[in-house]
Amino acid sequence: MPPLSSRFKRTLVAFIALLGLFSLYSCTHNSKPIDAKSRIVTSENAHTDDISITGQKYTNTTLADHGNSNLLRAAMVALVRNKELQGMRATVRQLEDRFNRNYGYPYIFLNDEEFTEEFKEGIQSVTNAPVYFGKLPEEHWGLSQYVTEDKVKEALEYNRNRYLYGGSYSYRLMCRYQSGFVYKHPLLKDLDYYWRIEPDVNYYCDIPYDPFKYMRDNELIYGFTITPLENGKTVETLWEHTRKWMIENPDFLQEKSFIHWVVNEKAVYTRCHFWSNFEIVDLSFYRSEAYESYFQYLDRAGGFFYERWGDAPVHSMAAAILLRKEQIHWFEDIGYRHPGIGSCPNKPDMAARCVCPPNANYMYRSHCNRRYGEVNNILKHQALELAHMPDQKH
Ligand SMILES: Nc1nc2c(ncn2[C@@H]2O[C@H](COP(=O)(O)OP(=O)(O)O)[C@@H](O)[C@H]2O)c(=O)[nH]1
Ligand SMILES: [Mg+2]
Repeated sequence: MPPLSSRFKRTLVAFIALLGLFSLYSCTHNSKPIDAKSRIVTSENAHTDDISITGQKYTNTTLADHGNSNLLRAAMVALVRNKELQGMRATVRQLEDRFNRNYGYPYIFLNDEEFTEEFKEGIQSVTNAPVYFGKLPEEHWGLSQYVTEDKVKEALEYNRNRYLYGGSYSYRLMCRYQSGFVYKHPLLKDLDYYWRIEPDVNYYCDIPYDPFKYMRDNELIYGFTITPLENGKTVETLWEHTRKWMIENPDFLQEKSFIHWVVNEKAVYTRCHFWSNFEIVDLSFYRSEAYESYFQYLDRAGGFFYERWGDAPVHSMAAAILLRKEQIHWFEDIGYRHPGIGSCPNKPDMAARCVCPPNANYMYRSHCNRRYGEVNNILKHQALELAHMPDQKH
């Protein structure tokens, strides 16, 4: 048996070695437990730049500061109303359970009114991820300068019973906002990608990887889950204005594009679109000169108000005319439902991670999804030939 003093020395050495190992682990793993409250980003605890827009204060938090260097500069983003709190909580909770609890990507909630304390607390209680709340700059939410109030009133009256939201002014503000402004909100300024989310949707499948990184690693620009057919009455002249923009701005077109998905060989608008209540997008696309020029052209044409152009057909038209098929991705494995339509993977390897109701398999019968599979890129001169063909009824 060794003498006591040398046993003591050996124990001391072992203890010091253990201590060293432990501190090394702490440094590399940042093992500090996350306290939900400490991750709530408010104007008090955030790194802030106060941005003053039309006299109002906006808290611009540095997203890069959310603490996990493994994450991309990306966030889940929702435009939402206070009254939709429970639906929004349900969406966030599912996203947390299915995906984000393993990552901690931040959420950004935007509203044309101030969020209530009840809304903020209600959201914060279902996630440990950083949460940001922002009000819209006033100039991003309102009547476009290119339309007149009287004509808009007339259009709302005329369309009231023609289609869903036909008589709704606020729905039109929302669609115009999501088409041309959301990615300009100060809270999104540090983001490279956004994942748009909505209240009352379902995420049915475990997502055992990071879709943002998947986008980056595969050089993808636009990701979707569902491709419905738009009601033609809401977009009567969308293609007409799009083709005019193409003719006036050919330099913005790539050498190849996926335009055939949205117009057929006779230049008839197919009305196929990506349902934008889910979309994961490389924001450099929306921030590009080409997209901005296209949005401005559409805004001038007045169709967000005189018709009821949705942000889904607008985003989709832009993606099809400005991107190549390889830059667009169907997240088939993300089982998803928005009230009305759902998509549930039927391939055994994907389905095993999902719990979907049987009526959620819209995508396997969708005409636009079939077309998405069948259609290929065409060359720029062919796209311009389509743009020059006369308007036809769709
Ligand atoms: N803050 C705010 N959000 C809105 C307004 N209208 C719609 N939204 C949000 O915009 C998104 C789309 O609206 P929604 O009513 O779901 O339209 P639908 O999906 O086309 O039926 C949802 O996230 C709504 O919460 C509004 O007037 N104000
Ligand atoms: Mg919705």
